Amino acid sequence: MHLYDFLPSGNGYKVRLALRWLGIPFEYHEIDILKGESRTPAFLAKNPNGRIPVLEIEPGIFLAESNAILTYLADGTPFVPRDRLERARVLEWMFFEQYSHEPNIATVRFWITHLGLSDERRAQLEPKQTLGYAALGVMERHLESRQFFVGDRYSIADIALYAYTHVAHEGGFELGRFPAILAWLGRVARQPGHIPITQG
Ligand SMILES: N[C@@H](CCC(=O)N[C@@H](CS)C(=O)NCC(=O)O)C(=O)O
Repeated sequence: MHLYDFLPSGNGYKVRLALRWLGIPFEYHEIDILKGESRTPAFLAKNPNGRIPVLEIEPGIFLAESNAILTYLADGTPFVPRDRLERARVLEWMFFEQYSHEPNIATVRFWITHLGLSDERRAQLEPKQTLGYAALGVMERHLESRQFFVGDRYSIADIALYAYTHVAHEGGFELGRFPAILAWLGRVARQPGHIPITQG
């Protein structure tokens, strides 16, 4: 398999983590999104949406959207519950991640670490932080009585939410006020085969 990715990306990291945990060999291809490399005609032929990560499953078969890729890779493994409701709960958290978490927490981190705060972004900072903290609050309350997000077993819902939560401080989010999240981050990082976001 070939993974088209950008190292600082949490969306890409989800896929790298899953590939490592599942022991699936892959070739890593760095796409520098800051230089527009995800918007070239060659890349748009892989993903017309112009975004990494993209997994080339077999020659010419491309799959985009990090959580779709996680679902594909983990299908039939212990990282996806067999129970119908628990499987839907995994999706529930993965949709939450894409709608309520990533657009706030990941976006603010990207502004601060890569793009810088223009006047326009500065004006959007506070609303995004409010929404980001609201998402962290939802996670904190859920984790107060649980080890992992679904079925008290490690699943792709944990991978999806770990990716941008563990680097939320890079976007100025203070995780110190979320002890249940901090304990869960530690549990995820202790899973066998864990790799840091900096590893391709
Ligand atoms: N919903 C998508 C989001 C993908 C996404 O936003 N990728 C960003 C990097 S994290 C990207 O490729 N940006 C480059 C661009 O928009 O040109 C996913 O989960 O994979």
